[in-house]
Amino acid sequence: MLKKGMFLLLVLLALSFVVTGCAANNAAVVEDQEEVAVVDETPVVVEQRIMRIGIGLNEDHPQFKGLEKFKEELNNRIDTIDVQLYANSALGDDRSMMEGLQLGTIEGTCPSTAPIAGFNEDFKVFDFPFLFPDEAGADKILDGEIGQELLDSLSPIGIKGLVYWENGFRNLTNRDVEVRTIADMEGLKIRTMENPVHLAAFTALGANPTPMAFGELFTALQQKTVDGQENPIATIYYNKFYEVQGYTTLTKHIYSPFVFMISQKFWDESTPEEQTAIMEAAVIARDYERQLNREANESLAVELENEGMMVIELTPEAQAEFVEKAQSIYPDFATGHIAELLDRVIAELK
Ligand code: TK8
Repeated sequence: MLKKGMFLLLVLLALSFVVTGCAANNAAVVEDQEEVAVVDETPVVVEQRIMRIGIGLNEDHPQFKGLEKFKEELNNRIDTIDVQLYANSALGDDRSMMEGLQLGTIEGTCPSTAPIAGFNEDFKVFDFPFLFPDEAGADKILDGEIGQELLDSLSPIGIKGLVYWENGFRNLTNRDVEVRTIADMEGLKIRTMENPVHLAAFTALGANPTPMAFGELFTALQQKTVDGQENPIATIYYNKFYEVQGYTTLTKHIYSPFVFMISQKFWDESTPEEQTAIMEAAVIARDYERQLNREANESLAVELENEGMMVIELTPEAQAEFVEKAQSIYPDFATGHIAELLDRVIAELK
């Protein structure tokens, strides 16, 4: 009896060492453990840093699937970072999440380039209307020298730009109007992202644009604060805008890249091994996200119709008019360094 009791006590003691060893993780406890045979196989406790990543879109969108891919690929390489994902603006909107990266209150996010222009003007260049001819052209610029220069330019303001993912070509939706020509745009109240190029483009198209955070958009459409909005097909579908919008016009007026970014502080505190793993995982996730996103933007227009929306293709004449009106704003924004960047983009796209 006594022996059994002693044994139990020893086991309990040993267990408590394991527990305190895990929690405190200090050398003194580890020394104690060496005297107790039972705890020879104490699991190695890896100290994990938490990487909270937030986005405005929901879990169904390819962007979230891309983040899940990132997490998986990162954990295949290292076990020292615990990635935690937050969808639906749970950590804030694009702008406040970027501020969170600067302050170190969150670690990662993946905004469109449009709101990034509020932090670094140069980012306006990617949001010029009808600039990129197709996805391949966008990849070429974004994954090339110009794209890298702009990512690097975020470091001094506390943000490590990793790589570009894809939001995609934006299309117009609205509640009541069958938009087929410029004339149909007259006076439409359109929510845009918070970016002066977008606002100017929609004013030039005859609409009445209002900037607004994405998280407030569905309610604004529902309550008719605005008549319409513009986003790629995948977002229109996965965010169920068809419940509050009657018409999608395939304007493809601006190509929106996403920038997958983390706080510079988190990056600087990472070991070289961790940094390599983060970059590798971000690139694999980029390719995965772009592929899913392109499939979604391609296939979901039909689903919008199935949900009761009318999806309108512009005639070449109407399209030309959209291009001409929207591009009339180029001189106003192509100034200084942005003009240089724009020239380089256009030259490389040729
Ligand atoms: C989501 C946004 C969204 C963007 C917008 O946070 O705001 O319309 O297209 O996808 O980044």
